Amino acid sequence: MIWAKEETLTRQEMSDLQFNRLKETLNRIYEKVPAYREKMNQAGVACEDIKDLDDLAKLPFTMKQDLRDNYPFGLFTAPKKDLVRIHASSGTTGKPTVVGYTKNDMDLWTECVSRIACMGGASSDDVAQISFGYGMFTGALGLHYGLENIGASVVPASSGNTQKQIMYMEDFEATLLVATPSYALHIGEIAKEMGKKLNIKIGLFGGEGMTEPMREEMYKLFGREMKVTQNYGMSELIGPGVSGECLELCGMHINEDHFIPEIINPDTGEVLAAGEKGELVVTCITKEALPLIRYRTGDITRLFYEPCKCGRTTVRMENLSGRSDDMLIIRGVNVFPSQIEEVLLKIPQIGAHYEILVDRKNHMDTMEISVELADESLLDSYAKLGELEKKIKFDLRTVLGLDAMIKLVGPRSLKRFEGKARRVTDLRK
Ligand code: DLL
Repeated sequence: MIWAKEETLTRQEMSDLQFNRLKETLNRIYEKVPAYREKMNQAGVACEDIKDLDDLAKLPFTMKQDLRDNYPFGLFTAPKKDLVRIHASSGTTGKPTVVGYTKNDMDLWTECVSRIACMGGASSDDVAQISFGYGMFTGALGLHYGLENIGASVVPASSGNTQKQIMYMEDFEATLLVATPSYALHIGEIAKEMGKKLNIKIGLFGGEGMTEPMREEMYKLFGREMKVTQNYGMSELIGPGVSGECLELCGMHINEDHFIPEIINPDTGEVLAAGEKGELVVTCITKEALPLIRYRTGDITRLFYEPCKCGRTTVRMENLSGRSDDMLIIRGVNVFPSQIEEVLLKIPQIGAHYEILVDRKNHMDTMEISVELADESLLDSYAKLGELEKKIKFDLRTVLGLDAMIKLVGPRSLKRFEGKARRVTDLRK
């Protein structure tokens, strides 16, 4: 089901709508936020210089640092008394990034997430268990409101206490699971161990990447008939609800009537043509409290404008190749952890969990990858383990052009995550 008519506008109708909304937002920001006004003045660009959507490229970027410099509410265009919700994304260092919503922003967020839930096959018939951590993370409450809005019965289980989660799923006959892909896999594994057959037919996953082999793992754990989609978002932009996969599984449809996407070369800032890969930059054109202009997400993807078989005409973004800041440079070679994951998960003898440890020894970068065996039987045969290690090394070298040390470990011995997985440790930093 397509939730909103805006998902099927012609390109011209969409551009007209976007431009009008952009102008209105820009004027408001210029008037209300001194930090923006200063940035635009410094860049020598005025609101009147923006005469069509291509002129967006004249505007300066907004970076995470701008939010930090104006902590907590300095970039907000609505007064604090108009906020009805505040979230924050936990930075690993220093102060978090703070985001806020007015009543209208909450309605807009709910609308965007409702669309994404429908894209993934959700309906009012579903019992939807939300296994994202409730709290400052936008994932849980974002999906919560969107799913309630389409009439699903929401179970706000939050993350953790996995066996109890499984009991709720079984007793309430949950048909839909919301989680990070890594936590969903963990839930599936524990359910299998407990001998439980769950009735989850729809997986709405997000907050971190899901590669194709990971999707395959979902089918193995939850059943082939499950509809497995992922969706994308970012606290600074709104939270979940920026884009989502439809059941055609050919990229994530961006809610373009609210978010204008661009792809830039992350090194030069130059705008790239449709289909080229680079950093996603997003402009919020309808938000009241925090409408960021040309926000650099750090996420690497490309955009496709051809209409989709599902009937939606909104632009699609490819599954992320990673974030520009999680790219590892190992002995001069650029490596995204997602490339390593693609290689590993295609090998049937190993499971979906791995850890990457990067270090520097005697001035040389080293990469050790711990990989879990899918089942214990291999542990009895040195010869088979040796063969498997060789195969993993060979496949990685073919794809990355790089040698890695491989450490094979027994099933279920690596750390599991209840939220976003952290699989890379870089000791060089
Ligand atoms: O993760 C919002 C969200 C919650 C989206 C739940 C979807 C579902 P943040 O915590 O601010 O917000 O983290 C944003 O997470 O820049 C990406 O690097 C990553 N990310 C989010 N969704 C995906 C995805 C939420 N589908 C950061 N694939 C983003 C890959 C994703 N990475």
